[in-house]
Amino acid sequence: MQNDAKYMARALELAWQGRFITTPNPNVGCVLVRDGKIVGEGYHHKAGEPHAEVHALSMAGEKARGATAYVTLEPCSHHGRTPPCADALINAGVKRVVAAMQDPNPEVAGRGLYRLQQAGIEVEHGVMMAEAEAVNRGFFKRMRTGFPYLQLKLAASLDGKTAMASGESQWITSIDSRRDVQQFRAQSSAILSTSATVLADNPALNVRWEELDRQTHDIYPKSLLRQPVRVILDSQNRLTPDLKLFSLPGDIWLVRTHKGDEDWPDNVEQLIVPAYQKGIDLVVLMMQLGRRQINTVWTEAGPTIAGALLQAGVVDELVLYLAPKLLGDDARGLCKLPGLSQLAQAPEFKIQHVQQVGEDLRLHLVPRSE
Ligand code: AOF
Ligand code: ZN
Repeated sequence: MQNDAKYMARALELAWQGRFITTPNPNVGCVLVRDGKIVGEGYHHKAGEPHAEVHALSMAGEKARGATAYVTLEPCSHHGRTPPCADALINAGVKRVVAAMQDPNPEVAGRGLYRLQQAGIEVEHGVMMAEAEAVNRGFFKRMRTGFPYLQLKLAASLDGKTAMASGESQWITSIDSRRDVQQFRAQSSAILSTSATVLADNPALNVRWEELDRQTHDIYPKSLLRQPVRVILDSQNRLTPDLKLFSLPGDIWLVRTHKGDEDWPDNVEQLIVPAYQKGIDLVVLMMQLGRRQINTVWTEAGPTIAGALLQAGVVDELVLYLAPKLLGDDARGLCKLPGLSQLAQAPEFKIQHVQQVGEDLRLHLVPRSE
């Protein structure tokens, strides 16, 4: 109908507001409209808490009767941590439901829409589907494939270098880019790094609420701060409990091929994954992360793991910060790709989005798949 896209756009705007906390659940927004007026709206805040539809219905009260519900994801039909939203919409007397897309969760997968239809509700789906996909890239990928959506963050000079030959590397990009990275960390289910990076830089790899921007603070109060799980590859058991990382709040999964006998604090778990070549089997690791309900992985590490992730085929997106400086031919490169000898074998990407961040550029690229 005429205004479907307008109300769905509002529902999507609401859905995005949940992006810092809903993991492992998806971001979902809902708008209830009666006689051309929004009578209720809401979004899913957190796993275990009410779904978007329930917030919108409780705001609308009696006004939900005869209304149209716009939902960015098919209403659920199952009893999870919360009861089915399809039933809540039926009981409230909603007349029409417009969903942006079906829920790929096998527990739902069309059954929510079917149940609504069976109850005599007019049902449509497919309105602003591409936009709805973008709100939940990680959740959808995990539901469809079992794997999380992996973003690989890279930072380089104009000539694609990341460090001087000496290894000196911190602060190639500007402070604006480093703050920008905080937004991405905060939206991820997990942050992936390696023992090489931890030993070289002793980083915190956490979310620092103060460094998030103002608009984020409005929808993400400090009291709700969530630390993504830090997943650290440590195939040689080189890390020790005294490093800064381990003293900060938040879970850490140390990925190893065999257990070490160090005395780790309670927030640290050793995750045993088979070896592959000289390191960890990254495909098996990703499967395990998927099983542990990790929707999105944000990777911050060096050129060796960047190359290994690309060669394992588990990278969904590169997020590349380019600083307007030159480091020269002796400096170190972005990505180690052993065995690459012909141009025809070079991994290729498609640029999806480019944005200036302070003095730097941020590029989003996806692997070309032919
Ligand atoms: C909706 N509206 O706002 C969300 C939905 O454990 P639960 O009860 O929270 O259920 C989680 C599942 O419900 C999740 O995997 C996804 O399929 C769906 N999420 N559904 O109708 C919402 N967040
Ligand atoms: Zn639901």
